[in-house]
Amino acid sequence: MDSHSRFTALITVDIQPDFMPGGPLAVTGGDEILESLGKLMGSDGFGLLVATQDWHPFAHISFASRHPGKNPFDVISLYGQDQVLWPDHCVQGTPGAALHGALDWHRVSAIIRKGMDPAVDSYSGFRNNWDSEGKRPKTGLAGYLRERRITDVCLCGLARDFCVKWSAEDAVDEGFNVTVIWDATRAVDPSSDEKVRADLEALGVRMAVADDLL
Ligand code: VGL
Ligand code: ZN
Repeated sequence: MDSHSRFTALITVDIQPDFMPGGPLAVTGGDEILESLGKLMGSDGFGLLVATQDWHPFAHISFASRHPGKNPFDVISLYGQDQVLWPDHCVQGTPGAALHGALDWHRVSAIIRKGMDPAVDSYSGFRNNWDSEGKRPKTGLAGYLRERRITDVCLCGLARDFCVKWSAEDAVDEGFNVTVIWDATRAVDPSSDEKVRADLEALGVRMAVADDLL
């Protein structure tokens, strides 16, 4: 596959115990992708491995526990945008926030931590969600990839309908050729799958399965 080269980065999104079955923000089937992620990360078809890590301070604004009377998965308006309130998850330094122990992270060149601003959520590895000034500050990931001469990115990980989707959209916006390795992702809400796929395809994101790249 032409995009599968030294100019292609594999970005693994939020592979952390808190998103696995049994975790506070369990994504159904999240553990089913680990084997395939291990193969992808071990493949020498990718020129660069990057990981994102959801990494929230204690009492982060996205936690329902911070909003009296609200429950996890309620949606509030925050800085004029919809904000889903989540169970407490991926608190900095806790075991559930670590990069998952079933995978070998040694070959990963950069780990982009996100969601560190106590007052702003961050789904994408490239930019925060909207802040109080209506801005979405960048993480520096796009610049890092460009300095490494990366033109193409392949995304996998969790969750398909949040952090993978937002990362894919921002990657397109940054000018990369973007592929989502669909079977190496899982959704918080699988009923959104069709829309997620259609939204991404409309932006020019390619859909692949892991076997295409191995
Ligand atoms: C995520 C909700 C909250 C994700 C992170 O990784 O998709 N979802 N924080
Ligand atoms: Zn989060």
